[in-house]
Amino acid sequence: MEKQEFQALLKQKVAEIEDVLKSYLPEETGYQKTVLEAMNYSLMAGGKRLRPMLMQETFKMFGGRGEVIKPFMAAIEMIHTYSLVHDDLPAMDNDVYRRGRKTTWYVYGEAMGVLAGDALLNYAFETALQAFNVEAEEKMYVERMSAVARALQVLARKAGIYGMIGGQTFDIEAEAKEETLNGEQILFIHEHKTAALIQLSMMVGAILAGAGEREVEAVEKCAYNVGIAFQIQDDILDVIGDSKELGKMVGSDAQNNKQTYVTINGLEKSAQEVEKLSREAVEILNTFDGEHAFLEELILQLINRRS
Ligand code: GRG
Repeated sequence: MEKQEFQALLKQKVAEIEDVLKSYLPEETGYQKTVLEAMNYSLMAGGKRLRPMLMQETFKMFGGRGEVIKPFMAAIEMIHTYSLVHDDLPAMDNDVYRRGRKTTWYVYGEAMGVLAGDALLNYAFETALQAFNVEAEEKMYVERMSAVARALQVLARKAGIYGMIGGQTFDIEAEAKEETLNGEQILFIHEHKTAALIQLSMMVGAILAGAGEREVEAVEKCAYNVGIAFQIQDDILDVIGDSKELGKMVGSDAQNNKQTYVTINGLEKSAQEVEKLSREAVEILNTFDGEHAFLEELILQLINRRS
């Protein structure tokens, strides 16, 4: 796919995702208005919208049709955003900038930062559950209902203690102990903290489109590679990136003595690993019959991104 064509499509797709997201935002009214404002502030702060895009593209690749994907697209962005809101808190990374603007806790105060994250996580499930209503409206069959239930299982598991929360826990503890991590431990953190939500996104897309168990497993492996490569690239950018382009501070890993794939293996080996993982991800993608030119280019661009 030509670079220009890809960029134009990307812009259009991000705008479509933002429209979907807007349609699920809570209305900022009532005595709890402040937390609703804080939720919407963090959700609409920009960002690449990568996870809903991966979800929608995977859904399309497996021939998915209808609106059932939309509540899940909004839900994954809410879960991802909650994780960023909490990660920025003083008790965690104590960050002041994110997505090119002040972090949620910095604007609304620490207590509201905690609540906004909690609220986004809970509201993500309320939103995803709306897929059952969509199904009823679209008069789909019982098997589609079970696909929604299966997608909810994946959503809950990959975001939870056996997914992102598990990865974040081990990461925080490892940082506090200042012990040298081995390759297996670094991979545990990357797989759970970062790859889990990428896996969730692509697996939910496949499941809702009616993909079989074998295909969903292959998608999980493909997304694992994408997630690990994405994280290594994130660590590379923390060393060589530009803070203006990234919309956040760079050099924070070194400053916090944080061990990453890059601090352990060096820039050159890390870049080679990104290359190898992305090649394997594309190989898996090419085993699927469905049209996936945009998805393939998206994965390659993400992995080789500068911001
Ligand atoms: C608080 C449970 C909990 C988890 C926090 C998300 C996270 C886990 C930590 C943030 C720091 C980090 C390096 C996470 C790895 C995943 C990652 C690179 C997130 C940033 O995702 P992008 O680049 O962000 O897609 P945008 O802003 O574009 O959506």
